Amino acid sequence: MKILYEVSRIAEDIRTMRIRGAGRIARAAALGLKIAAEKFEGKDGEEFRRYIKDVAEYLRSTRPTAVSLPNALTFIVHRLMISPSEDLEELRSTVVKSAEEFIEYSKKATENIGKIGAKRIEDGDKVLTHCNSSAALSVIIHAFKEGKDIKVYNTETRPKFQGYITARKLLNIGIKTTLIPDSSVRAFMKKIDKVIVGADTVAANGVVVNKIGTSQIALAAKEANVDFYVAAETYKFSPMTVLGEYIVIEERSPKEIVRNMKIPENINIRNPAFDVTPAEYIDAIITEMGIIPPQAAILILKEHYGWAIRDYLIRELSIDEA
Ligand code: RUB
Repeated sequence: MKILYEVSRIAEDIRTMRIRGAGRIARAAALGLKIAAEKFEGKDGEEFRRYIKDVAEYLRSTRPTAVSLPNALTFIVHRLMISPSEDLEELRSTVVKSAEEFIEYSKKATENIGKIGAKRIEDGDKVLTHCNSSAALSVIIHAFKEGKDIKVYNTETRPKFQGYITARKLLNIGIKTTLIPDSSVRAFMKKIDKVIVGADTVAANGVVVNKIGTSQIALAAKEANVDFYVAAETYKFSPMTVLGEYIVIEERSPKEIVRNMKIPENINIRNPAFDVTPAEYIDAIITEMGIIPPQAAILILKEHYGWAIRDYLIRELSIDEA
């Protein structure tokens, strides 16, 4: 299979985290499929279908944890597979339009999460956030633009320091921000009114996978009786978890941890990029469709990904009554 330079560039940028954050990764992958479709040079509809499926698989393999990536790709590939047409130009247009639709939906969803979530932020609130989540920031920024006087505490987020991206963005908008080390979260929790973080994946049972350290923050919030919110578009919900699949937690290079430090030879270093926060530590998940308790994740999955679950049941288990 020939991978276009532009598509391999997108894949490399996702792998090396030049493009990062679950929403951005999903939109970049959709753009990759769109480019692949536009530039496909074959003549045959069947060959086009195979090619797009292979490119989708190639893009999917870049990072394992954020389900937004396979969800974006499946959304587009599914449309292509169910199209009754054999005409190459029609099929090409199906992929291009589906990719554009996904990208548009994704941007709007992040915006709407902000509008909905801002209602949970009150004037004078001190809000803690972790890593760099566009969905979580959308809530904070909407609340601020509504005129609420808020202060943010944001973690550095070792080892990649995405907290600095968050701090820069908030400061540029004029929101007061205090950057804190990840390990100081419990010490600061008594000052905090609300915690809001993003998500890479929400499982059917309501557990949330997000940047490493999120679950410790949730634990500290629970202990201090501070509300803990997750901001997540519906394409961050994982249909495969309904079917029993585990979420793979990405383990990245130890070099990200030690950087230029002198370290003992043969030292064993682990660098998991994400962790799992149990549903009982989460007060609510803010989606573009409304605020839900984490235990209602299964309803979102049935409503939005019923087709994907049904597809799997028919294809893999020959069951046709989901
Ligand atoms: C980013 C991260 C973010 C979620 C949600 O991890 O964990 O909280 O992806 O982000 P990484 P968004 O930097 O390793 O990709 O709300 O922007 O989709």
